[in-house]
Amino acid sequence: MQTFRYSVGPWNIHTGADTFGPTVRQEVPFAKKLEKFKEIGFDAIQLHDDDAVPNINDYEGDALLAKVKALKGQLGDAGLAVEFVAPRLWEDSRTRDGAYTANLKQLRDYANERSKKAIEIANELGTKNIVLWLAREGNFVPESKSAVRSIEYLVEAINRMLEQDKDIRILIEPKPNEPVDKSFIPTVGHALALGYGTIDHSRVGVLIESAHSLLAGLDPADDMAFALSQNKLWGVHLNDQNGLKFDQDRAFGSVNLRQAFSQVKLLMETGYGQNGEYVGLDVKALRTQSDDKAFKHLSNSLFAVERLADKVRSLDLEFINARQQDTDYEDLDRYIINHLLG
Ligand code: GLO
Ligand code: MG
Repeated sequence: MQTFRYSVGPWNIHTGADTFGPTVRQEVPFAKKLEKFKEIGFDAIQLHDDDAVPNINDYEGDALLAKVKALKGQLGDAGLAVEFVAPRLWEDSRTRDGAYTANLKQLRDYANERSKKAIEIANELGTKNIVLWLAREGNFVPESKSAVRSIEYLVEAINRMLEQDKDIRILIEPKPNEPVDKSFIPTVGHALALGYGTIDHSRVGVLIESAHSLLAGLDPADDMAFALSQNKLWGVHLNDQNGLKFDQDRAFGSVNLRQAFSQVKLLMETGYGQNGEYVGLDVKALRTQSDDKAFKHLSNSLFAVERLADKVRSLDLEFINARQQDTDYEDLDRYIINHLLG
């Protein structure tokens, strides 16, 4: 069984602002984040298009590429590869009604232009992966959009990207709600079906975030297993979540250790990572933490993955196999609990 390579995004170091209150920590400079990531043990970075090029709306063509080249040098010096680029299509005022599914054509055009830039950035940074978290593609008012037409818009947008660049792959990151009330692509099943409807479904897969599966009432490991069965699990965002509420991005394993164990066990047993996939995190420090402690959610998450990986390695597979055969699942359950507690 292999060891994992890890990735993380700069937004995982966060100022602690939430919907009900302002920032509680200083913004950490990008260069400092890179240094910290490397020190904690990450191999690659995940980037939004505007993490790569701040104020991205002000740049295009050669000016955009010059910015990306400078970043490439910085990442090389920091010893971090790039896992993916994701167009951040939920923060611009033009994407308030959704991006690819906005009702106004000029707004959809803006989303498509942004996606084109994300691909240019990815090419320059040497990654083929474009992640689409379809944050605002959904509704609050059912009558506000045609859901059928919206799915067509999404297929058209993905087709445009697949056509623009014959090498890129699209990783859809499904989430059932937040910031929208009801997302058009709430689950992995929806994401994969959307991919199968595009012009080249071999280049459309998924990135699964543990908390997003939980918010959909599903088990993250089972969701990942489904995607793996289709060879479509191209990325993960490991984290944790306490029940059905807002997306908490808690440190991996901090809420439900058994579910975390199931995810690590699955990823190890199926050889996840052998085609270059990273074990990515999407976690936030608790708002109560002071500046100097607001990195520990990252090291804690990696610690949980590694400790659980040890637990997977030391499983008594013969015992498990025998219980599968004699169907004594109570004994199996007790064995796993004892193993995790031991
Ligand atoms: C929010 C998402 C978000 C994405 C990131 C990459 O709920 O999980 O953090 O993972 O923007 O596209
Ligand atoms: Mg995520």
